[in-house]
Amino acid sequence: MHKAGFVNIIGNPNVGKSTLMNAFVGERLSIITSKAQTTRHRILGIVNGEDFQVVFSDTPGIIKPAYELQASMMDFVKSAFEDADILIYMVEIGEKELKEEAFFNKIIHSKIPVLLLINKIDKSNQEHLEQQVLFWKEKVPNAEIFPISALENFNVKEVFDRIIELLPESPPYYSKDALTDKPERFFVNEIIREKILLNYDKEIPYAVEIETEEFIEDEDIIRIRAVIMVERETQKGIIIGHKGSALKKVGVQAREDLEKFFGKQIYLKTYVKVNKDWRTNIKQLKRFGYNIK
Ligand SMILES: Nc1nc2c(ncn2[C@@H]2O[C@H](COP(=O)(O)OP(=O)(O)O)[C@@H](O)[C@H]2O)c(=O)[nH]1
Ligand SMILES: [Mg+2]
Repeated sequence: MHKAGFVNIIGNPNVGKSTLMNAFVGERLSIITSKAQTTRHRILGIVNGEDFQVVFSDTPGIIKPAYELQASMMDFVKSAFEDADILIYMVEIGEKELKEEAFFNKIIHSKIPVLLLINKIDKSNQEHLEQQVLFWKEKVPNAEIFPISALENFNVKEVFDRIIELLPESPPYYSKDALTDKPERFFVNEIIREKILLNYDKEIPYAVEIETEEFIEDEDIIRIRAVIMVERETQKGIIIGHKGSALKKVGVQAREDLEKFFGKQIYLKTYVKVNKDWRTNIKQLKRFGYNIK
């Protein structure tokens, strides 16, 4: 008998959804920072065993969309409700409830199994945790509750074992050696975007989109050319920095991670381009892989 299914991870921004998916998959498929809206797409991470295939999907944190890009991000979240066999609703210690009532109602009325993970328990104590478990039991009575630490890999294995138990009988959905559904260029874009999130303040990271224009793989080296798109001329100056120092730092950090990810030497060339108002431009968003209706 073979089991397979979709396990979709949803929750507020910054609770640790991407950290958890990476812990399950054992690879850094989803980028992680302490900033909200680090995850923009729906990213699949696939875990294969001899008689099972779990297809995790990491989603952007739930927010009230303020512009087209965010609206598309919330569509990825909506779609995560539609194809799930098991829903993971992640909260963090001390969090009260989901800001978006519509999503919260979907969770408590869900027909499929819901695992409610209380994350970051490494930051808590026994008494507080017990209180939190009681709070969530009452809020989401249909859920099974697991306190975890995605960062320290505590109780993650127990959650995974429960997922395997709950998984429906089914042939695999993807090739059994697949790790994700996204192409290599997607991960290049994401790794560079993570370095932008880490190195610049305020609005800058949210105004940036990356496009890998060239990805040429040779025997022992991958040559990559990527463009960093910003919305304004002033942002371009900030990204590049004094005599190019800021951009250079991003390049060095990204190259290190790319070499780890692809297991090969990387030659990375980046440049910055102004693409006016891409975040609200539907045509541009479609080009970057966001589903816009
Ligand atoms: N202390 C602690 N921090 C965590 C844990 N899981 C994630 N984080 C941190 O929380 C922040 C947001 O994590 P991320 O996975 O990007 O959250 P997402 O926005 O829900 O995908 C990052 O700084 C993580 O390192 C955890 O179990 N314990
Ligand atoms: Mg995330």
